[in-house]
Amino acid sequence: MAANLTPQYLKAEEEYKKAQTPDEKLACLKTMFQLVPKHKASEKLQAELKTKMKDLKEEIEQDKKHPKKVGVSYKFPKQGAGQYIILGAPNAGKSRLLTRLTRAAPEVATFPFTTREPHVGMMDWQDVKVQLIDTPPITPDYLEPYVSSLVRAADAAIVMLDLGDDDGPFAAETVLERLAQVKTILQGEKPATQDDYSIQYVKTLLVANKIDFDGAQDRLDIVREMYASKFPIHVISAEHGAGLEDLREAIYRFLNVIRVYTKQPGKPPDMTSPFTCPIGSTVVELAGLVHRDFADQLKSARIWGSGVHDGQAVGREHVLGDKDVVELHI
Ligand SMILES: Nc1nc2c(ncn2[C@@H]2O[C@H](COP(=O)(O)OP(=O)(O)OP(=O)(O)O)[C@@H](O)[C@H]2O)c(=O)[nH]1
Ligand SMILES: [Mg+2]
Repeated sequence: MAANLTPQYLKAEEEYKKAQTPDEKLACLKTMFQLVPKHKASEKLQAELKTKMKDLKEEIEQDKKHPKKVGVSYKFPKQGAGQYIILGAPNAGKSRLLTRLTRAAPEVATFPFTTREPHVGMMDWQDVKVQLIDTPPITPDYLEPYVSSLVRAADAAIVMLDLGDDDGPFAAETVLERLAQVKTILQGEKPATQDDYSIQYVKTLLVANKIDFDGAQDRLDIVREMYASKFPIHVISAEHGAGLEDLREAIYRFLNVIRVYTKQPGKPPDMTSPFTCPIGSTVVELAGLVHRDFADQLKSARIWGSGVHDGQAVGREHVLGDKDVVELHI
């Protein structure tokens, strides 16, 4: 795009897309407006931001004067290496998957619309945990409003489809379309750049479930034809276990994070609970994760890991590798 948006602006935009209340959205828009480069190429964007801020201010005023009957809403603070939302048509096996990968125990039943509210569980993979949220089903006529907010706030999504039912592949398409209607687009990868700041893209794995059913293989052929160019596809039987361990690893890897262990000078590293940060993170970014003030205070660091000598001194901008051990000096 010609407006040459800065990384700071894009970060604010990302926060905006994840904001869940009018107040949060307005605060993000104000930041975006401050950060948008003020020149000809961004005039349209500046105007859009202004209109949006005006609408939101009005909405907030209206809400104060006439509080709406608030629908249910849910917020799940992120825990672990990342947060996934599990989506799908009724009966696809979403809740069964959550019971298989975590210790959560949502109801699983043969009839559709079993799940009425979200359930959260933590999935273990090696020494990290990933947060998974099971949701009520999505159909052309049924999408709980809070579900799309949760999708927009998540790091990634899993769309489940039912290989035990001829309609399974198509019911999943409905799920994607229904979310696209509320400007939430699920794709195998987020686009590198985008023009419309109101659209949220959420990177998504497609999970084809119930491969144990008669006829599942034929339906899987249809699924591959429909979706292989758009999503990574994982084939499982949530009920009987096929493919589940591969899926567990894929769920972690798809987050594109690395594990980093910290140690204090003169002490062995804490190898029990790594920090996780995006691939490409630097020493100073890790310091900020360990403690808010550490990023400013960091003087130097030593590192043990791949591509460095044991205990090598590195600068603030050194890029970390998976499983590095880092000693931060402040
Ligand atoms: N044969 C077989 N049955 C499965 C599999 N996964 C789930 N089921 C069954 O499918 C039914 C629906 O599973 P749920 O996990 O409740 O489905 P859901 O997607 O959560 O359904 P809603 O909450 O209604 O949206 C249950 O009877 C499960 O036991 C599978 O891999 N194979
Ligand atoms: Mg369910």
